[in-house]
Amino acid sequence: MLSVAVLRLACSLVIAVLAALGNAFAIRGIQAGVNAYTGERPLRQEFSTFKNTGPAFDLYIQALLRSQQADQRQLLSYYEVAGVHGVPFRAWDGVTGKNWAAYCPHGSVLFPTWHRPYMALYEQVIWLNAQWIAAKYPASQRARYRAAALTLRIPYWDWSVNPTMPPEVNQPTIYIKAPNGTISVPNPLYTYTFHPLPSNDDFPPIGSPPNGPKVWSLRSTVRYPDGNNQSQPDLINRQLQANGAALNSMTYTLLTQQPDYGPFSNTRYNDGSGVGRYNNIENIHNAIHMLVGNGGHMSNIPYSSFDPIFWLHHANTDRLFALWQAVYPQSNFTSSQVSAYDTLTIDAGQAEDINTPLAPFHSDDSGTLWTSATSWTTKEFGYSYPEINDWALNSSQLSSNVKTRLNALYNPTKTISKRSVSADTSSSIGLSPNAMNIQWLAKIRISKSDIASPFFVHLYLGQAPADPNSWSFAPNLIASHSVIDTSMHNTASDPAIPTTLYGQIPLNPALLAAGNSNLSSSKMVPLLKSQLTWRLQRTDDVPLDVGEVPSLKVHVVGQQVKPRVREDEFPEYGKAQVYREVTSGKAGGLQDGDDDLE
Ligand SMILES: *[C@@H]1O[C@H](CO)[C@@H](O)[C@H](O)[C@H]1NC(C)=O
Ligand SMILES: *[C@@H]1O[C@H](CO)[C@@H](O)[C@H](O)[C@H]1NC(C)=O
Ligand SMILES: *[C@@H]1O[C@H](CO)[C@@H](O)[C@H](O)[C@H]1NC(C)=O
Ligand SMILES: *[C@@H]1O[C@H](CO)[C@@H](O)[C@H](O)[C@H]1NC(C)=O
Ligand SMILES: *[C@@H]1O[C@H](CO)[C@@H](O)[C@H](O)[C@H]1NC(C)=O
Ligand SMILES: [Cu+2]
Repeated sequence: MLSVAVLRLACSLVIAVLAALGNAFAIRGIQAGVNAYTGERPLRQEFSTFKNTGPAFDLYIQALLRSQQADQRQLLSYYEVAGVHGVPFRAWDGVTGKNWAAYCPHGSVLFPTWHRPYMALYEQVIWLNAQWIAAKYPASQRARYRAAALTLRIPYWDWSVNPTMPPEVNQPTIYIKAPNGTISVPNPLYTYTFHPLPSNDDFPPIGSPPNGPKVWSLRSTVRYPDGNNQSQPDLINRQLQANGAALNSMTYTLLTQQPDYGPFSNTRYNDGSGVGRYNNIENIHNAIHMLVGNGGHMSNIPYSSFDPIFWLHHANTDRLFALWQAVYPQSNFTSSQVSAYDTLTIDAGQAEDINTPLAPFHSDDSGTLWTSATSWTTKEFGYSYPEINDWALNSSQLSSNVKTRLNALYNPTKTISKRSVSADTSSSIGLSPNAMNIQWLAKIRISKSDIASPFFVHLYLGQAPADPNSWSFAPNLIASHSVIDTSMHNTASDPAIPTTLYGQIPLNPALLAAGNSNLSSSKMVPLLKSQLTWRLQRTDDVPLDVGEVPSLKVHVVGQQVKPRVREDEFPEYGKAQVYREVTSGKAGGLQDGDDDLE
């Protein structure tokens, strides 16, 4: 124990001295591989494409493995880089703070922008390792591997289109072409194994639900662990697929309906008008943490970044942010909002704006920190995504190009992604959940004071099955809303801090899949009134009684939508009407006197 403490002290002294000497680690993204004439940048690719890239994939696996095998005390080891997000609650790269808390901001306008230099740091670490590995290939292959290493960028997992984990993340070993031939290596996407398991100083016991494993005591990261602490990928995939159509619809709705940064950015945004706070990028992202983690590391936010799937998930979250920026070229970080939580450097209740430092990410070696203003574009970090060729187009061309791509990806004509529907009530656009002329939504509010540990609100058409073990993928599940109150943060009782968490679940996919092709209110209101039900369940599968979450309020709105006519346009969203009768009087529904709905 003593020697570990001494080493850690020595280590932080070295870091502090380095920082004082102007040797902070500069996160620059990667400029190698950027075309100097056209400005074209290498792409982060979707995992299912990336895995077929040959040398790039070989290098990525080996680079990730090498970073994971690095001494956990090294600044750029996987352990330290993952540790920037949540635990350990201590300085990284010499950036000290005032609170025993994580650096990562949640429930904050900094949520999208903070994770951008964070992903760039990870990408830089992978890239640096890849250069070293590429140099080891025999002369006959070296040029090819070196070229691939230069343009290497991290992959993302588009869970809105592929609501199944890439199979490669669930196999313990993986074949790659290494410098000495085709070999099988421990798969760095499958798990991270601590070496050693950190002490309680680094890994304090926080966040796991009572009946689940204590994630801080597990040697390797796990996903939806069973009673033997083993991951259950098949169950995760069933829950992801059961939520696939809703994830797809939420993503499309967010990108097409929300031009303002504040309500787009996080779960706690509240401008007082009540508009746009239910569906936001942080909420959609929370769903993946919960469905994949489900009691393992990913659903325990302070521990989530140690699971290697975190980086595939957050690269996609960053991509959704980049797509949104491309669609709305006039957008900017206009909002100021108080932080809902303490972070290591920011107190709960403190105002955050475009110039708030994104600690601990340095943009140069003399200690300048990135801000939301300086990290606004992907160009700054030397990468892009397949849908975004901003070097070739002006901003209005790009916007219309990206709209076309988003329509094709997330709201194609005449499809329904949950289960197939035979009825073809062909309108001009077709039977797509996002292209009907009315959108039905369940909106959910919960006070953070009710949240002892993360849980799901499962919505059903009809009754949930008797066995709670099948609640999360029942055939009549509409979708599950994920409720995470990041328990790593101490929340001050500042009255300026919004205390309500919001959520929004699209009902159209389930209504269409159940055979309803006419979604008019005269048909849907009585149907939902008799059939819409909900159940609450913790990530250790234990059901919660609605009475244990007294602030829960579910209500239903129908929103008029004018389907798009052209492929480079979005639907026009009209007024949303609240149908109080759908949930009024139900436990967890609306009660007399509830207002402020939208
Ligand atoms: C190839 O290299 C890896 C990593 O250095 C090593 O573990 C493995 O034993 C080598 N395989 C052969 C066939 O030499
Ligand atoms: C699972 O992990 C917990 C620690 O959270 C440990 O107490 C328990 O013994 C483990 N169970 C098995 C079967 O290894
Ligand atoms: C966003 O606003 C800031 C000032 O608040 C300005 O400096 C910056 O150039 C703007 N960015 C964009 C992309 O318009
Ligand atoms: C973008 O380019 C198009 C086609 O050349 C042109 O019509 C349009 O005016 C340009 N828009 C802007 C904002 O420069
Ligand atoms: C849907 O149902 C409503 C009410 O029954 C009816 O007025 C309307 O014509 C129907 N629409 C279609 C397209 O069948
Ligand atoms: Cu996250």
